Amino acid sequence: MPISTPAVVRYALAGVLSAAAGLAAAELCAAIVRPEASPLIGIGSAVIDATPTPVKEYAVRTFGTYDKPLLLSSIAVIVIIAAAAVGVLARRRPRLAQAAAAGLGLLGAAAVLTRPAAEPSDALPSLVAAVVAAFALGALITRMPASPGPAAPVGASTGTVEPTAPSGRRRLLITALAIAGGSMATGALSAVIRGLVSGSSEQSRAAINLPAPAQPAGPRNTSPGFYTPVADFYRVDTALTVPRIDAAQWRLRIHGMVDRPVTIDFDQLLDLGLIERDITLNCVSNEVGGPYIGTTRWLGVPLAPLLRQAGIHPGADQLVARSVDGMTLGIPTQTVLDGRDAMLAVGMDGQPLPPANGFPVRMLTPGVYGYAGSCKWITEIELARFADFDAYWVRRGWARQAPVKTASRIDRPGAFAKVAAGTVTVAGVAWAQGRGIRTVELQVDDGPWEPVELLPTEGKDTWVQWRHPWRATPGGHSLRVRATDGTGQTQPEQRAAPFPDGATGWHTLAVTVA
Ligand SMILES: Nc1nc2c(c(=O)[nH]1)N[C@H]1C(S)=C(S)[C@@H](COP(=O)(O)O)O[C@H]1N2
Ligand SMILES: [Mo]
Repeated sequence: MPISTPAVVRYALAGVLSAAAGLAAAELCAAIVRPEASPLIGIGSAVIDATPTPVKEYAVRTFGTYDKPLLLSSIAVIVIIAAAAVGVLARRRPRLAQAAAAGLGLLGAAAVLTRPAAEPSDALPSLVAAVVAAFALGALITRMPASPGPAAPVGASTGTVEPTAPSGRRRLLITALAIAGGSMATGALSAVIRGLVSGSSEQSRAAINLPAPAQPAGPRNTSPGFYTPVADFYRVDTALTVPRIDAAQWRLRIHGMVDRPVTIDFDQLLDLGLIERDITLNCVSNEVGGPYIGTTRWLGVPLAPLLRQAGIHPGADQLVARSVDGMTLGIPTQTVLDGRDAMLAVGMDGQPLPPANGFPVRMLTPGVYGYAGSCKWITEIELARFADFDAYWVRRGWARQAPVKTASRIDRPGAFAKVAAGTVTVAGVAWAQGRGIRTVELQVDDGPWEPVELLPTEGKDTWVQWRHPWRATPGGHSLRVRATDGTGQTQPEQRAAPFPDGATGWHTLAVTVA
């Protein structure tokens, strides 16, 4: 902090530095308590929950999976601005500014404590931040050189260079450097601790030996592109930090409107016998032609027998799944019991679930959009009534019933692709989990709808790959696709946005043939 800088800038920097010290201390504390207790994460999560659905939709559509880093950086920018303002305030009202710095910390505590899965100890990092920030600010402002005061002549107040004794300057500089260095060391230490924590959960994951399925799936589909590589599987959730769970600590409690509440741990779950199934999972937020869909070979425990064992009360028409971070998903009880392969999934493609996809256990309900049937990091299943409880997305206007709509997509050639004249393979996927795909048709420009070739698949719960040799003539063309499901229903042409129960419309794209 060179002493030649104007006083306003010096005070603003003091504010920012104090906030950085507070936040660094909070991150260290959160790394020890738990990641969700970080005030930045708490404020970010509160912002996500409070964001109106259309804005959320827009963010997901525009920024895709960058929406979360973007949100966190925006919050960091706002905190920096607020901290600078507090610093400037300290020039005239030091006590008030210290109180404001502490107040920002308390705001973090409030955000963290109102999280659905909050524990009282989660407030600790924010409280530490409040104390450290207020203390650092106090230390910096008492070392500031004397200010010219409000009586400074008009016109000379900006850019004034204030005279000060060299020893005073040095004291301020040393304090500022000590705070900056301390913050950086603290930040680095918290990163190390976080690494150790996620390393131990990663170790617990690596140590898991999933038993062979009691009911294996048939031979693997050999068509390239049928399975989505697990590392490329889409991710959609509200979790700003991926929950890190040690499988040995994991428990699932089945309770609510049941005769015999059940609690089981991971080993007991695996002992119930695994099924293996190829299932396509997709997100209700997927736009026509969008990427939030994937297919993999899932390994899991059938859910229906476990529920029946608990004894479901008549009238318990809703199954509410809760995750470790307090997320709630609701699905009709009947849907889970109707004979489909609803499961508590533990594996994807022969491996334990990746942390981002719900490790150690997630629910998976074929034929239902992810927000209703596929709770990740699941810890609780409560049998309830729709009349008594609305799950997270239902409270935000999304549909209570979330059957997957029949849909199709053109993957090749890509939108606005340039291809050579001659025979061009047009290819893509179509899906109607639970009903299966009967036909897929392609239309070029205003030509007739032509049925395309469907590649073989087992069962009705996965997408179907399709392809068509198109005799492409030079010029611009539009390609459109539509599917008809196993019940004979053809996708409607009418475009509908994902909200509130899934997009409709025919995927259409333009290509240029040279
Ligand atoms: N705990 C939890 N589970 C969740 C969600 C979430 O935000 N939190 N999102 C749901 C949504 S909207 C979808 S589409 C699927 C996505 O699963 P994936 O990220 O493994 O693809 O998870 C579902 N399960
Ligand atoms: Mo979703």
